[in-house]
Amino acid sequence: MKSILRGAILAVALTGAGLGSVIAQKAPDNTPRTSIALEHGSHQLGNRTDLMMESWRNYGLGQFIHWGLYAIPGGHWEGKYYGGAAEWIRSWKDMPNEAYDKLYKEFDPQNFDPKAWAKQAKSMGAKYMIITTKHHDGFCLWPSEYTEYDVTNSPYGKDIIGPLVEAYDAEGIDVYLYFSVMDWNHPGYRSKLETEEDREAYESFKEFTRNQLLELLGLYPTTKGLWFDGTWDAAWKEQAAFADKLETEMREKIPGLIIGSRFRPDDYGNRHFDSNGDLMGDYEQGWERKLPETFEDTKGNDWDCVMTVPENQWGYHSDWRGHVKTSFELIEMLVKSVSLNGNFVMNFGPDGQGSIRQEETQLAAEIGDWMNVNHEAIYGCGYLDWKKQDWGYYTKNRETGKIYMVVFNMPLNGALKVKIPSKVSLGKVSPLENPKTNLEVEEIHRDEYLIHFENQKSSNSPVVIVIEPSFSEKQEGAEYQKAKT
Ligand code: JFZ
Repeated sequence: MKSILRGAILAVALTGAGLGSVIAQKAPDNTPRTSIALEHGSHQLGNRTDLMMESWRNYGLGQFIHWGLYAIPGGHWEGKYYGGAAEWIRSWKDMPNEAYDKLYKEFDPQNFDPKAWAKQAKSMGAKYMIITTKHHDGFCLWPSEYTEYDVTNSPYGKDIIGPLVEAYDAEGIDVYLYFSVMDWNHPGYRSKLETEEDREAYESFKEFTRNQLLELLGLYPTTKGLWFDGTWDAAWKEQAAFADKLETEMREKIPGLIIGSRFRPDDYGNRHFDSNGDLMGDYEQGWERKLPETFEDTKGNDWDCVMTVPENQWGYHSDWRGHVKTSFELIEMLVKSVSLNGNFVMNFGPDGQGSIRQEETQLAAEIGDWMNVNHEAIYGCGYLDWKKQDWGYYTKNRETGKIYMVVFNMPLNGALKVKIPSKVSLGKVSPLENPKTNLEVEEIHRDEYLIHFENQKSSNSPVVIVIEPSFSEKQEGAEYQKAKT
């Protein structure tokens, strides 16, 4: 028995994969799986139910801001165009590291206006904001005691994060701090630990990381959570015990703090989901520039989707090529996220002077106009287990139980065909824009209705219909049914 087990472990080791990762990949969420004893796996099964997490769940819409030294070259170096994500330009062979590492001497964003940013986010309808305190390049937008590579040594010379936190707090928008563990500037950083020297250097880096994180939480105590990144390297994947302890320390510093699944690895180096397939952290952080298709894809976990406006640019790139999204597309992604119990976070990449680009300003205004009328279908809303149909998405308010149909494909004559589950009667049906109006509902087949929506103004703005259903048994033989009000 023992030798069979040893043989199995050996076979796993020979394929180059750790035991944990093999089992995690083979354990689909709801099938029985072998439970592996983990010291640093998931600490909780199921979603958090405390008030802070409930607020997070009810945000619906958020704003991401990627801002740092990369905004200065903006995707170009010496006249050459960089096709990758602008915030990665330092890793481009055509840009010498030394050139990048001197950019902080030019960081002097004279147009930076935190109050204006916060006002814009507010009028777009964002309920939370995530700001890059430090991206992979290692440059800190706050005055850090633990490095010289920060704003205080730039010509700008002052804190960026503090005024931002203050401005967003004042608008009632919760602030989350993005922090890249990977740091291209710190001398102790390693992607792999191969030698004793690597291990020693990495110890200093770990201490530095811990210091910076506790520093941030101390400086900005209204922070609601941390959004981690740059945790995929082999060296970090060995740090289960360190990361677990640090996560506990951070949670002690700000009770209720929200941390996603992109921070710590488990004992076997698995990330996001531990070797038993359980989520590590408060929400799933893997929906990056993509959305789940079905509720099953989310495994019932809390999650957020972070989305770029162009294809893959987070930091400012002066030349957006390829597909650039419309507000219609972004609103559809927002509604789809909410309909699957997630939050949608739209990214902004201000330029080197601190100006928000025209495209983002236009999109924020268009989304804001829509949210102004329709936010009731977003805030506090989530998944409803009714079959999705081609017209759009259902969302449901978690408190009131009101159901919203967000219609992206409204028929030209306004006769919207809707199928609802048996045993549900459509109660009052009205346009969100005009709640006093009752829409005419015509039953055309069993469980199938036409909602007659007459006021269709244009076909390019998603329309919301509110349903207050009753869940009583339907009368047998009722073939034709008017709205019951
Ligand atoms: C990371 C960064 O490298 C990028 O610059 C940006 O900050 C983004 C928000 O995060 O990029 C990733 C990280 C994870 C995945 C893809 C891109 N992922 O899990 O698919």
